[in-house]
Amino acid sequence: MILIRGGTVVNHDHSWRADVLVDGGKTVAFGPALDAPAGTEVIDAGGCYVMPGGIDPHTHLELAFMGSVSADDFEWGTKGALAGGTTMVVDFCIPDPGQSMLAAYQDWRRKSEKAACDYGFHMAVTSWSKQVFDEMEIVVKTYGINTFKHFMAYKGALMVNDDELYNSFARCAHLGALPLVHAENGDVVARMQESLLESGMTGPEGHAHSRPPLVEGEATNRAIMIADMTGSPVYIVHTSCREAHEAIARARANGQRVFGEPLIQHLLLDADEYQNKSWDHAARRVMSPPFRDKRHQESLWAGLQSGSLQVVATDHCAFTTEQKRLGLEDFRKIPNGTGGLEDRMPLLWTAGVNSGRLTKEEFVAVTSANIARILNIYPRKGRLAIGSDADIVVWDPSANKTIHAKNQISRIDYNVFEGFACVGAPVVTLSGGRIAFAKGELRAEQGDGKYVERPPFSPIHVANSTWKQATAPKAVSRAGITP
Ligand code: DUC
Ligand code: ZN
Ligand code: ZN
Ligand code: ZN
Repeated sequence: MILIRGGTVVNHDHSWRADVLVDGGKTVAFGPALDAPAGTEVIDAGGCYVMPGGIDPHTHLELAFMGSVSADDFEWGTKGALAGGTTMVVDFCIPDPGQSMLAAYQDWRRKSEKAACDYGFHMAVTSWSKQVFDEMEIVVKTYGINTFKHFMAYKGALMVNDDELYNSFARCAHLGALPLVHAENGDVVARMQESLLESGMTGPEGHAHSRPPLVEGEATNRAIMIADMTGSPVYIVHTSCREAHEAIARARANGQRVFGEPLIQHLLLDADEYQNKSWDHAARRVMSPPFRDKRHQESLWAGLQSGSLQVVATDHCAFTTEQKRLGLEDFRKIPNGTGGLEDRMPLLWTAGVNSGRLTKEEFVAVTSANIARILNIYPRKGRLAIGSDADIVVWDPSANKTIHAKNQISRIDYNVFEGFACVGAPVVTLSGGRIAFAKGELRAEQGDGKYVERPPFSPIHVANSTWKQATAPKAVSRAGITP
C-alpha cells in the first residue's frame, strides 16, 4: 500500500484536502487523516497537488514515417511521459498501404510491449474497401479501440478523400466509435509545395508557407460538415489556428458533437521559429500543422478557457537532427514531427495555470479528465476516485524545472522548448499503483505499462449498412431538427 499524505486532491470539478490510499493498483480511500497500515509506504505531499496522471491521446512512438522511424519508441517515450506526470498515451496504429488493420494491430502490440506506462491505440483508416468496413467492427469489438483516425493530408500516402471520409464516419457512427481527423487540405498543400519549390524556396520555411491556416480551416469545416451529414461525432486533432477553432466552436453551438485538441507546441511556439533561423533550428520544428502567428495562440487559449477546445496533446513524433536532414534539399522530405511528451504538463502548468489562464481544475480537465471521457475510459482514468486506477501525479507547484535537451529522457539531440523555465512539476508519479518516478529518479521499467481497452459508445445513428454506402444520408441534421 501507498499513502499520499498531506496534499490537496484536484479533480476537474473539485479540489479538497485529503490523504489518498492506494492498494492493488487502485485508489481505495480518501480522508483528512488516514492511518497508514503496517508496511505502507508514505509519500509526503505537503504543499503539493495530487492529481490524476496526464493522458496524452496523440503520440507516434517508433513510427515508420517519411523515410525514417521516429526516434522515441514505446520504452523511451513512455518513460519520458512518466517523468513529466503523464501516465497514459494513446498512439496511432497506422496500417501500411494495403496492410490489414488486424496485422497492423499485431505490429503495434509488439512494438508497445516495451511501454512503461499504460497505453491504447487509435486505428487509422487510410483507404476504403469491404475489407476495411469489415475489419473496423473487429477493431472495435475485439481490440477495444473506439477511435479511427483519418488523414485529409499526406496526398499519395495516407490521405483519404471525401467519399472515404463519409463512408468511414458513417461506419463509426454505426459502431459507436469516434472518428479523428488530421484536417489539412492535402490537394492544396501539394499544389502549394510545387509552386514554392519552383520559385526556389527549398528550405524549412517553405513547409510553413505550404500549409497556411486556411488549408486547415477549410479541411476542419469540411470534416465537421461531412460528420454532420453522417450523424457522427468528430474529433479534430492538433487544432492549431483560429479558423479551425472557429469551425469547431460554431458546430458545437449548433449542437454537433465536435471536439478539438490543441498541442502544447502550438500554444507556446510561433512561426518566427522558421524565420531567419539556421536550417537545423527550423527543420527541427517542422511538423504538420506548422507553428502559427501569435494571434492564433490567443484563440487556442480562449478555446481551452471557454470549453470549445477540450484537450491539450503533443503529437509526439520525435526525429533526430540527422533524420531531419533527409530534407536538406527539399522541405517536403523533412520528417514531420516534434517532441513534447515529457514536457507537456510542466509547460501547460507554467503557461496556463501560473499565468492565470487556467485554474488547476481546468488543467486536470484538459490534460486528463476530458480526454478520458471522450475515449470512454472515465472514471477509471482521468479522475481520482475510489476504484479508479492509481495513476496519480504529486505535483509541486513551486518546483523549478528548466528544459534542456541534455537532461531529457527523449532519445533525440535537441528540444524545441530548450531553455523554457517551468515552475510546477511532478515530484512523484504513480502508475498502476506503483511509484514510477520520484524526486528526479525514474523507477518504471520497460513493460510495466498495460494495454487499455476502450468500449464503444452507444451508436448515435444506426441505419442499414453495406460497405459501399454505409448508411442512408442523414434525414435529421443539427441536433435532431428535421429539415
Ligand atoms: N504531423 C506531424 O508533424 N507528425 C506526425 C504526423 C502528423 O500529422
Ligand atoms: Zn496529424
Ligand atoms: Zn499525429
Ligand atoms: Zn540546454
